[in-house]
Amino acid sequence: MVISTIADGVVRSADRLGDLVTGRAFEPVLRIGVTGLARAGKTVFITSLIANLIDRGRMSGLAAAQEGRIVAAYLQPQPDDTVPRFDYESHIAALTGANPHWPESTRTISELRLSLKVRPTGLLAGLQGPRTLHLDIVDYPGEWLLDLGLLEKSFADWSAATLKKLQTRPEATAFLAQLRAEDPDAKLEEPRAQALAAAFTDYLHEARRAGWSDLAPGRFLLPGELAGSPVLTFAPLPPTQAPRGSLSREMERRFEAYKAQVVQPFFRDHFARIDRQVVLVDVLGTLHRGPEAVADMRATLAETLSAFRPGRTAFLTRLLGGRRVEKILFAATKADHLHHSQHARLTHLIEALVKQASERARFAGAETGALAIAALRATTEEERDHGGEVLKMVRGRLLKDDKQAAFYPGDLPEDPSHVLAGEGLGDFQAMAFAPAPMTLRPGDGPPHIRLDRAAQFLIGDRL
Ligand SMILES: Nc1nc2c(ncn2[C@@H]2O[C@H](COP(=O)(O)OP(=O)(O)O)[C@@H](O)[C@H]2O)c(=O)[nH]1
Ligand SMILES: [Mg+2]
Repeated sequence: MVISTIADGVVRSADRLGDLVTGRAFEPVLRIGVTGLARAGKTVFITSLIANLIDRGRMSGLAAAQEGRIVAAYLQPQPDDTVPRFDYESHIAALTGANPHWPESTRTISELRLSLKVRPTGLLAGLQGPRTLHLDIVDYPGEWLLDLGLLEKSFADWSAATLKKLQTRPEATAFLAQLRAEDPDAKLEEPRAQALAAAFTDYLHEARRAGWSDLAPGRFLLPGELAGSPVLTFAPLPPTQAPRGSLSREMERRFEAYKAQVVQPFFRDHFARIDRQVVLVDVLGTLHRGPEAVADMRATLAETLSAFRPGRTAFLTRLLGGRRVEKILFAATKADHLHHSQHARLTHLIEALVKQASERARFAGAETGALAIAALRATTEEERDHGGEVLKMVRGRLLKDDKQAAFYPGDLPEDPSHVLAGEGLGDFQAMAFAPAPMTLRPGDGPPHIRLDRAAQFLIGDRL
């Protein structure tokens, strides 16, 4: 532990030295983290944000763009040589090409630098030329953030809490049956350990499909290059006083290795350096899955917020020193699934969720904001007379069969507390649309809903 802290200090000061030598120290860098569970909309959000910062015709809600003070926006090589580059060019080509489709889902961290040349405002405006602000945008899975909770838990604690939860979940039946057939005290046999870990991983995948959000350890779902390695070959086990070399002792050791070699480095190398954070939430998709999924999403949001609470854990306090995330934006994505007459309700819902999560997580620190957005608008609106009642619908190309269809997903409740209290939403429907073919005027980015407001919240004060 001590060693990793010292090593971290060394890396950071070397970083600074590099900056000084290249003169970059004088050009401010804002590091923006974008996270959310799988399919929340991170890739689409980052792609559309970059496209709309490069072509700012639809960014009137971003004051500096509206005032014409952004002189240029351009992509640059990112400063972190070991982090995969966010594949902006492929993603934007997928979204805006002749046959538009959603980008491939990504399963790991990636990063991109967008630099903005901005004319200053106020007193300095006449005295200074444009200055440069670098935005380092980092995309990382929300599942990884939830692993923070593991750092505080021993293998026994984690196992007990997890097994308790699994008793109530139908998705865990097969894993629990397999677990009963194991003797944690028996000598470790690697194939059996692998099979048990695989069954636990299957459970996590099932749980995600069923809409649960509490899916730690996060790398089991998104293993990347760690797939098949011992740090991912463990599972929760009932308590024992097992001897050395037993299944139980070895899994405990691997659990500790996961914390030390997977979770801690992520927080040290990435999380600790973030200045501003976007948390994307597929609120509409979760509503569709029902009250239990909503309750689980509330808990997950609180867990996410607590990761940003100064002093949440001794580990983070030591890591961050006095540093902290300055702003956190929670955005309900895919708002284009609703007619705009319902957007205010979606906004109230995400606001209420964040407020409640702040209270639960006893969060104080960063400025938080909540918005309902669509990073890429895939629908148009349509009003239809339905037996004397006007139905406010959205129309788009369906993902499943490529046909055009108009949809009325149901009404969101006026009072978000009903949803938060776990009342069902009746027949609220989820939809999946394909991105619509678009012809963009020169200077316009892809169509979106309130992406400009999101950008204003995140970076407006620094432009
Ligand atoms: N209609 C609509 N669908 C979206 C939007 N953003 C994301 N999606 C859908 O959500 C899926 C997952 O988005 P993606 O950005 O890949 O999520 P990630 O896993 O968080 O990176 C996409 O394939 C789309 O089907 C949006 O702005 N509008
Ligand atoms: Mg992605």
